[in-house]
Amino acid sequence: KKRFLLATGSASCFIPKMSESSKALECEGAAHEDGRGPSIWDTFSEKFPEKIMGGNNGSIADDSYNLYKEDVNFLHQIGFDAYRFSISWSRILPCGDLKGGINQAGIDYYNNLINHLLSKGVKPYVTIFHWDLPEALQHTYGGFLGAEIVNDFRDYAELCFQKFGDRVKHWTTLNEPFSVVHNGFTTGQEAPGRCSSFTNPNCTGGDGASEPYIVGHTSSSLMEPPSKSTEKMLALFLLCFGSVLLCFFTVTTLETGTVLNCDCVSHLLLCFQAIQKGEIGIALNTVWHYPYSYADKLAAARATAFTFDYFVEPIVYGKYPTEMVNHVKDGRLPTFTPEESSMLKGSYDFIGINYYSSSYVKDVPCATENITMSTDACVSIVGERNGVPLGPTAGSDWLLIYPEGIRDLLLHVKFKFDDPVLYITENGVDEASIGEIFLNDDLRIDYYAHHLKMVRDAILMGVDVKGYFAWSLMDNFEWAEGYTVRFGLVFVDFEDGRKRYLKKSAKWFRKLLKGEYNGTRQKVAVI
Ligand code: GBH
Repeated sequence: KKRFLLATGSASCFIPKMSESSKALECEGAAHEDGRGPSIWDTFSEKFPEKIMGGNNGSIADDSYNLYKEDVNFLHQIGFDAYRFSISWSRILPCGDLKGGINQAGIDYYNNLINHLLSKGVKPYVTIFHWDLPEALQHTYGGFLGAEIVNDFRDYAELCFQKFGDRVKHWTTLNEPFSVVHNGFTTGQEAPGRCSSFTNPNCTGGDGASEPYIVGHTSSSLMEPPSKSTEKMLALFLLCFGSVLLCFFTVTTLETGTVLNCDCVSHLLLCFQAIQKGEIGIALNTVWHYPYSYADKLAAARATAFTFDYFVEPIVYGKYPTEMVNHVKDGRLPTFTPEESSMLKGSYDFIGINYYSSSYVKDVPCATENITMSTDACVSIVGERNGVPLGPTAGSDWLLIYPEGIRDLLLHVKFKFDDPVLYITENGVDEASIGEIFLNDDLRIDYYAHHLKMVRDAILMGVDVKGYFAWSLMDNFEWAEGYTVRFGLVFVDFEDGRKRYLKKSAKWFRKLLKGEYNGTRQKVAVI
């Protein structure tokens, strides 16, 4: 196996692609510049300013739309060799679909960013969808609640491959479908803010009980199965929230370069992938769940089934986790047809893992009324045992620091899901914004050192981790937390022209990547 213990003298850096992440809404800003259409996050922050700390929005964010060259220079300066960012769907398709036209200024922006990255030796890892759905699609058919999303998403993805795939070889379809299902459609804390009125009196729509499962499944229009005679048959997986394969494609005699036989509705997409030879996957998140006591072991497994396995099991084994099937028996959990199931199986080149935090899980009796997706697992998630927290809390209340969790999650994926190729697509920690420039982020250095060590341990135990992306290059618009917390290695002064400053952690990474800690192995515990 291609592995990344790159031996350098006495020690080795185990990170093949030390990299940084960001995504459109959180960084790009320029929400209204150059023909970009509104996304559901623009309308959400207008409609529910009270749901975003500080009543803020991402309309300027880091202003990376204008300042991207500075960002790339930071990446280069620190020594990262890859950058994960997302494309803003409504920047290139302002109405979400092809009928509404392509915004050339948006295409130009991503071309410039990609070209600039490549000129500095930084590989682009592009996420097609990181939550900022075009408002037009939410408005017209309910976004991920509508079957139409399948075609629109396919057209959008196809456009991305067509415009950027000659240079972008690493694609992620969706970022954290679970976050959308949970925060967007169960608790309503994030866009589009749908939930059940009994959990949140301010909900303006939704039920928190059936909708989340529909969003998780989003049905597909099935295409003709590929012919048996094709030499190589690849199932392409534009996964709509991890559930549904949008399109089959067949590629004949690819190697000899003769016929590309792409015979489903939007076959071009598949042809692009086949020709461009990229890799594609999905980024999934969960906290890692530890049983509160021995009696809670099954509950902990169930909690993971409802957050994470929910999206992995369909693409690895073509079905939903047994725990979900057993606990959602009233018809709300959709099923896969045999065709969907066989298309889904194996429809990924890699699985991306976003890990931040861990929790304890207690088994609790299942709710009999006020059912939502959150009650279906019949668990209670807690951060402490006998008054002792699992780990220190970071800037966000939800982030308990527990490095072993990343190792345990990686081992879970390896052993339960057929040893897939993995990337850590996000891992990082935040501090509360204290209103002044704060660069001495020792907490972050400690966090990275310990988590990287755990990733190394997982690799030594045989987990196939191909790359690691720290979250995040820069402080940015942190969704419902607005600008009140900071995840960056680079400080951004939101009060003063979005000026950027390297934090201590960025300098630590620079040294790490240069191999300067080789002699102090025990101290930083990563190399
Ligand atoms: C990632 O999600 C996102 O992919 C990324 O965009 C984001 O910037 C990063 O985390 C840091 O937050 O308030 O208790 O309901 C990680 C999963 C989902 C964790 C939403 C925080 C809100 C918790 N996140 N969740 S709570």
